[in-house]
Amino acid sequence: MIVIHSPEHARHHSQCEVHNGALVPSFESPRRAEIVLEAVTAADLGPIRPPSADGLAPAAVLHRVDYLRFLETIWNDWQSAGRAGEAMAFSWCTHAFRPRQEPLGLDARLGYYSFCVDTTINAGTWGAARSAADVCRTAAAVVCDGAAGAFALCRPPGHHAGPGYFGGYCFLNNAGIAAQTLRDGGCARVAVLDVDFHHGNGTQDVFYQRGDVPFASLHGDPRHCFPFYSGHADETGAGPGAGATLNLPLPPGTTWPTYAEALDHALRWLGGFDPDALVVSLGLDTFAGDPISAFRLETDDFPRLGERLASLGKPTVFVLEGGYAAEDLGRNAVGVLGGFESASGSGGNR
Ligand code: B3N
Ligand code: ZN
Repeated sequence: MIVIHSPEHARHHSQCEVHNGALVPSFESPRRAEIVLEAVTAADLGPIRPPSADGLAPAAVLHRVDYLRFLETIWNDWQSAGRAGEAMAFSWCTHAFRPRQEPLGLDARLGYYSFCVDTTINAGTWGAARSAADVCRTAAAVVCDGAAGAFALCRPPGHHAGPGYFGGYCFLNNAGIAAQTLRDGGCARVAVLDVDFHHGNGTQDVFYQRGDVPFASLHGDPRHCFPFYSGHADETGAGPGAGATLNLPLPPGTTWPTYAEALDHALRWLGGFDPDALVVSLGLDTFAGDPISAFRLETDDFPRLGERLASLGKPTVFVLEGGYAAEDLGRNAVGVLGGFESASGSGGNR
């Protein structure tokens, strides 16, 4: 399988996040991508290539222009204001207030364009987010050109980023960018399956009113799990996208048998749209050892996951999302990708 990767990801390095009322080191770090890169290299998964394409073109279809301008300029504004540390929001527009238009103040703009405290912005954030978009567009282009599979080894992750907001460590919707690239490349319908522990609220949002990109997600029940306010079973799409969103919330503690049943259901459902390609939001935080998640998948389950994804029989772009169990992240990623390759017989891309 062709792997697309850029070292530019390391330009984004959050120093801290809030946990239990205290600042702790961010769980999302450059080391994650380095671990996965080491593992796919050691496993000889396939050639590792740099991105070549401009990921901002498909990003501009999914994200609002004012939001993209905010991402591009906020760090400069933060520094010009003489602020030390990382840019982070501390005040949000709750449903009791009425959002009108982009506010003027720095802190108000940070709150206006975000939904949680855990995602900080620093000097390299915009460059790293853009490089992740490039990686995803290039991986999708490789699949458009006939590859059976490609792995977008990128960070910061993307599936929480919506049309006009960041959060959950995400800025640009990387999986959406891959799906949009496949659409632009001639695929009539592109299925997106999110197997990260957390609901892909941003991906759901960018495609919610579209019938050409059916979206299915298996995730921790939002009554208990981040991002809390999205991912309930009754969110099924709207307008031309009515019926093209499937949410399968699962209880904390879910193990492989229950997970596999939901996965099979999601794959059958996506297959019903007769998609030309599949994008997988590949979060590895479903692992039992993940420090911030609550499913109980074991390392042996990840090749099984890859095999089942191959059963859809579609050209597939894998996009790295979450996963924070540093010691196990690499082998679990290789487990999914290797399982997919064995089952689809697509190791010939090497
Ligand atoms: O949900 C959390 C969180 C939960 C448990 C923690 N422990 C037990 C140390 C720490 C944090 N934080 C909210 C931000 C989570 C962002 C998740 C990003 C992700 O992987 N999305 O797929
Ligand atoms: Zn996650």
